[in-house]
Amino acid sequence: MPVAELLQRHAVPWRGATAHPFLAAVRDGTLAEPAFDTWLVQDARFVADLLAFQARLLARAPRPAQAVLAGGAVALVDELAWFDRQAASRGLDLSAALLPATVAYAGLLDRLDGADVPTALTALWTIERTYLDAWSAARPGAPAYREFVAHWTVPEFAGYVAGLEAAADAVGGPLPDEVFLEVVAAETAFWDMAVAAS
Ligand code: MP5
Repeated sequence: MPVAELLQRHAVPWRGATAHPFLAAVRDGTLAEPAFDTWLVQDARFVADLLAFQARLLARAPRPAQAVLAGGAVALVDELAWFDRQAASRGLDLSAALLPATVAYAGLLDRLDGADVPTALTALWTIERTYLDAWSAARPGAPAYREFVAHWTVPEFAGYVAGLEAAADAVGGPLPDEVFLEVVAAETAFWDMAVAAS
């Protein structure tokens, strides 16, 4: 069963993570700056955790999945530098305290280290597909946030997400519905956290 089937099986929670009020407010420009800045700082920290998770997954993935995971890991290193630049230009402190949703998401990534490779790969695809669909729904974005919308909607990023999907489909295994729903819930909680900060 292809992993994309999960999006249909769980359409309501999927919409919750990808059509969130945070993204609607990014699109129409009504998002309060403190909410956006909170998201940015917490997301930079999440991406650092994601790189560690992805590097460990790369180490245990079968050969056909390694190229897309390795390419993604390099992109994450570049993305962390991009977050550093964004934070500096907005005067944000990336060492600020982690908020509960970020801590909980890091805990989920830790638990995924103990999941089998097909499950962990499907979780990683879910993480990235959420951002592709969520930011795509915010296109083109209010001028203040347009650069961020562009970051997760460029063709290269869509290609990466498609590559993860192909790798997850190739390793096979039963669809990990529970893990999919856990990732989707963590993504929704992440947007909620930012909105609550405004
Ligand atoms: C991603 C992200 C996408 N940056 N933050 C969350 C909470 N979920 C998914 O990952 P990437 O590596 O930034 O494309």
